[in-house]
Amino acid sequence: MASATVLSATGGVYNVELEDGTVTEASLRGRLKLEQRTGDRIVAGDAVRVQSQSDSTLTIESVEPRTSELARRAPGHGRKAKVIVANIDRVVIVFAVREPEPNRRMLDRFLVLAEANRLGSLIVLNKVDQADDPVAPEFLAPYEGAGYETLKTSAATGLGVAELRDHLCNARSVITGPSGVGKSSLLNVVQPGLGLRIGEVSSAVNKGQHTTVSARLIPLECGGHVADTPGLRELGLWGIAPDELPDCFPEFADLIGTCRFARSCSHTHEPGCAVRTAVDEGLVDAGRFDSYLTLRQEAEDAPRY
Ligand SMILES: Nc1nc2c(ncn2[C@@H]2O[C@H](COP(=O)(O)OP(=O)(O)O)[C@@H](O)[C@H]2O)c(=O)[nH]1
Ligand SMILES: [Mg+2]
Ligand SMILES: [Zn+2]
Repeated sequence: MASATVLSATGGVYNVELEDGTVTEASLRGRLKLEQRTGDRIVAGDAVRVQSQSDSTLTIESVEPRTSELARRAPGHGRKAKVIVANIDRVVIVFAVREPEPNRRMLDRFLVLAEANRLGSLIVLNKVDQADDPVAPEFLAPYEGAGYETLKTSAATGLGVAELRDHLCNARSVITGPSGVGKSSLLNVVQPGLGLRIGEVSSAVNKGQHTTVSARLIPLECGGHVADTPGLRELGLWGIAPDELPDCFPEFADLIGTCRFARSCSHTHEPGCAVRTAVDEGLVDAGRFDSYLTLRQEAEDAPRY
């Protein structure tokens, strides 16, 4: 038996990467097929054990426990979280200086999704060659203030690309962000020869009711993987419970305990709320707090199970 990493899982066909870097197809052993039907799916990123059969095909015999999962828990998809990709270290969220205009509220959603899944985030602001002031600090400032790592890049000039490569090598990252911000362009310069199509909306996106969100891991020559997860960008509600939300805003962490009602404070209306005081004093970014209120309202309105 050998160890392998699942790169993609679509329609019962598994692309796996063996330890020597060989990429090949594998199918599922009978018992695993049954589990697949009962919901314990194998997804991109899973670490599996594979066995060569006498007809030289490869079968997946077992799945190792996961160290992390990126899951969406949107209402309407049943009680169970739908795991999109497994065993990832962090989420790289890409926005552009312009075309399309960056949207902080959308960024806050991605960050909350990462936090709810206990994953680190890197915020990338691409197309800085398009900014009047290449330093363009104001979009990133609230996030740096909240303790997030940020990076300014240009796939066109190569600015920040070496740093992005350092972040991606020897790690497993999920890259996400709106269409057109330059994710494929950045990956193509991080790894010349990758040949991802530019200016294309991902083919796996189909806005019908039963969109399959299937991720694909791309092996990097410098070590590590990048996961492209098309469906992430279209998600509205993450299905996060209202009381989980304050913990998804790292800049609230030191304040939460000092609210008059401590952890039972919703930080929306209670007297003696340390979070709201910090917003009034300019210590917590008002836009971030606004996102908190919006997402909190969405979470309150979402159906409960
Ligand atoms: N000026 C400029 N254009 C870029 C940059 N990165 C990507 N683009 C352009 O933005 C468009 C969308 O890029 P693409 O990589 O397909 O974005 P994706 O949808 O996020 O994968 C293409 O026309 C790219 O040539 C950049 O750093 N600077
Ligand atoms: Mg793309
Ligand atoms: Zn409070």
